[in-house]
Amino acid sequence: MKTFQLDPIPGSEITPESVYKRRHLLMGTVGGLLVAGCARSEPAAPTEATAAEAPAEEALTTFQHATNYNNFYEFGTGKDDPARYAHSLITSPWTVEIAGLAETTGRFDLADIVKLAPVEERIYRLRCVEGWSMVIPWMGIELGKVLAHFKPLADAQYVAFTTLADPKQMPGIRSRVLDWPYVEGLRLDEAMHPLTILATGMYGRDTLENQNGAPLRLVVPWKYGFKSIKSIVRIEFTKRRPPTSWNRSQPSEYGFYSNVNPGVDHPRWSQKTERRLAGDTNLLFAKRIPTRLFNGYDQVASLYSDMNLRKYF
Ligand SMILES: Nc1nc2c(c(=O)[nH]1)N[C@H]1C(S)=C(S)[C@@H](COP(=O)(O)O)O[C@H]1N2
Ligand SMILES: [Mo]
Repeated sequence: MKTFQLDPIPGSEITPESVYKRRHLLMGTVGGLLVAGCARSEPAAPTEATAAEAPAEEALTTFQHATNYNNFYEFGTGKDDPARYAHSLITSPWTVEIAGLAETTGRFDLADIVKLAPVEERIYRLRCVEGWSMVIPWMGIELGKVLAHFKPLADAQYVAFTTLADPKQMPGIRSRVLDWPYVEGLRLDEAMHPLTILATGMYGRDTLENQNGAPLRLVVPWKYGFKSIKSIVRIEFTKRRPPTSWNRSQPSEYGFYSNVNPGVDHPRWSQKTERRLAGDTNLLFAKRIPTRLFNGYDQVASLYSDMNLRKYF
């Protein structure tokens, strides 16, 4: 398929300087923890946490933990498998196919997509349905602005995402734990919410580690971690609700919405509390803290005001 050139956007809309300055602010110590790989001589400045971010007093997960305790079944089901095996993933060149109900569709270079909507660093809580959570500083682009660029048609109500599935690069897909490729989806209004980003880097670095879903990975902070699909090669606007990998494999355990909700337990794991992997404690000694509705991102509540969250879990 042909690779199209995206319209260039005026330089004034991109502010690399402000992004860089803000990054500097966050580089010193955050919550008393030196951010991995980002030691600077400047004194730590207070970070003005916006509503979009985890409060500054929440200690970051170390880079070490965030890149060595992963779920990425394409590289194996063990938590250390992705760090061990994901080096075989080739992340450049990388194209993303934009398909379905939009005015502009086709295959685009990732580099061109990234220019569309850079965001300042976002520190987000990530809550896995298995009961652990992390606090991770992401670099990336706002999904809603990227999608708007392709002009979704009036019929588009959902967005479907697909991960690469190449057995030559991904040893885990020889196993049938899931149907490959890994697929995920959001309602269009969830996808357009300003909290939703596509991550392209982390911890002040402008690339992701392969085990975290390089080179392009969804981050929806108010939903369980499995909605944050990694290594995306295709984004499609659809009229109907798209299938999602975990829902397809265990529909009674994983719903389409999968909003973090301490009031709705997973049949095998209570969702009332979580073990926070932060600072240098390992999981065994990690503090158990209460899980919050929508992972604490109350600003998304209005997306679900007319829904029974027990039914639409
Ligand atoms: N393609 C793909 N994306 C995926 C997964 C996966 O197995 N394959 N695992 C999900 C799960 S269950 C979680 S908790 C998060 C983990 O992200 P992290 O390893 O960057 O912390 O990735 C999600 N995205
Ligand atoms: Mo997860």
